[in-house]
Amino acid sequence: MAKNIYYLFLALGIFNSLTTSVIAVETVTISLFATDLNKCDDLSKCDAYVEILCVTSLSDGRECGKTKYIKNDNFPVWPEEFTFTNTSTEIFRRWQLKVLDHDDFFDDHIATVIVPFADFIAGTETQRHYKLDLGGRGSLYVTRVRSS
Ligand SMILES: [Ca+2]
Ligand SMILES: [Ca+2]
Repeated sequence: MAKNIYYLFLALGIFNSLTTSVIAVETVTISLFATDLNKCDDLSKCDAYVEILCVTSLSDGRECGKTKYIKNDNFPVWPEEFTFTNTSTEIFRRWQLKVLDHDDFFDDHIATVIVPFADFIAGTETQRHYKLDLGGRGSLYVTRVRSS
């Protein structure tokens, strides 16, 4: 009898830790801005945009968001907001953010950075912005607009 109760508590404890880790952050909305972009065009500033790839429990990487490009601005603040929702079947693991420079013919790759979902949530508990170094080409900031 006592043993059964012990197992029951054990099962409840495991269930509880599973659900809290999953529903701790169910939905998060982000926006993006960059600073100090450079070396995009010979005669003008960068025309940057960002492509977002999502790696989840169900996908190794699918396109899940894209900003418009902002013309001739090395400090672009993209107006778009992107919302991601964890469900019981699909858990977000990380984002791959590809920063590109729009050109008339072939867009230039500026940098690609990885943002682990858990790191982003932990990192933005105290600061709204999560900063990523673009390897000498500037910095990208991911802003936690809201979450629940
Ligand atoms: Ca260019
Ligand atoms: Ca330009």
